[in-house]
Amino acid sequence: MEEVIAKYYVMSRLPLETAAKRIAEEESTGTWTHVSTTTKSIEKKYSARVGEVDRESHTVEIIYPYADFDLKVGGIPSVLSIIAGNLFGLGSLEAVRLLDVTFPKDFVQQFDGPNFGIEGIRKMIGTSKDKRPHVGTIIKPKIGLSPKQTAEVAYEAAMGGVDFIKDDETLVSQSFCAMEKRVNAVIGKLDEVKDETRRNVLYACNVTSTDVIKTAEKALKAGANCLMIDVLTAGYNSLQLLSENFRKVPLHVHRTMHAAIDRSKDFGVDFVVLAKLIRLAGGDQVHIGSVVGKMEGDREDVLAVEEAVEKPLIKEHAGHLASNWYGIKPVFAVCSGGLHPGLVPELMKLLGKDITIQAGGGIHGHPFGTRAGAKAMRQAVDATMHNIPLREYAADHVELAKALEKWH
Ligand code: CAP
Ligand code: MG
Repeated sequence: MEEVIAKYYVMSRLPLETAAKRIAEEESTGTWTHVSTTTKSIEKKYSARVGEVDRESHTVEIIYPYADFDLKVGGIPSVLSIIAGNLFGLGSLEAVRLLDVTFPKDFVQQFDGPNFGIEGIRKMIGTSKDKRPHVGTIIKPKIGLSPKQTAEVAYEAAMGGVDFIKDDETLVSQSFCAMEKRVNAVIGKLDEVKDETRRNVLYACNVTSTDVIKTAEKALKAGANCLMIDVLTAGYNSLQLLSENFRKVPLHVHRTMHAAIDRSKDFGVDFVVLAKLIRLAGGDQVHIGSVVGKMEGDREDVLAVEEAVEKPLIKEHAGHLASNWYGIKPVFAVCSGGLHPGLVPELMKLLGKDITIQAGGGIHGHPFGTRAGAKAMRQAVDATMHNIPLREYAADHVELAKALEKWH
């Protein structure tokens, strides 16, 4: 199958097949009228065609020839210009949403995917054997702390037991917290944690910027052991450039702005599609939602994203297309947004153990402070790993007890 298949939800005053044909034409060889410059041979080679049409679910499949894509020069931006391009503006469509996409072998093999993936990151953290969920934190407040204050918070969180620390998506290198000074200070403190505990803690520095290569070089020179990017505001090309140029550090992918693209049920792109492109472009960790936290996201939708980023093969199911990753590594799924220790058992029941459970407010908001907040999160994970109810475990774990008292 040397074709890219994209599945869309479509509502139109036109018959569904005709509406689908309009999409296929607009995104391949056609336009609103016949043009004399389009030859039969061009049409034969490059025209997208309509595949399965399901009137009940109002979904259509558009089959794009592989030859329509230029992955070497155009890359993922040009893929999006085709499968998620002009079609959203077609006046004849009252609703149109890109639900899923599946790529052929040659297409997938043009990408390297994650450099580390789940196993690579587990190795760095030291959880390859017990395979427990990782506990992460976002330094809070989002903005305003100095490099020294940021490093203090990072130290407390790491001493409390987090595996992973990250900048918030809005922090880059503002005057109050210049990036190189921040990285230097945080890594200095994490080295102290390593000396004291023998534990390796990752710190993802946000390098979302006009020139990600230069910014990442500076961050790495200052000692960064992980990089972070806001993929949708920076662009997929920035993610891929980071992944291909800096193979020795993992890449944490934040998806800020995704809801502007995926939240409406009528227009936009399902996050499954965006997440598949993040896997191709080389993200090692990606936010997938949490179902139980503060951000909107249905159980089925979050599960479909987890499957898309972590599984080697995906069977066709519940409206989703089958996919084969042809050996591209899995991405570590990150659950974030309004999480706290009390939500850990439900989260692990829903999404399993190959997740990073990330909390900002749910750690730094602990009544005894950041270190206790981190301990409480780790205690919640340990209890759940041993099938012990949190209330029972809290009887002799004071940090967890206090967290459960505050957030229930
Ligand atoms: C979480 C977070 C993340 C969101 C993003 C925030 O902080 O840092 O950016 O989780 O959502 O600013 O809200 P809290 P998603 O733990 O304090 O809520 O992971 O769905 O992309
Ligand atoms: Mg955030």
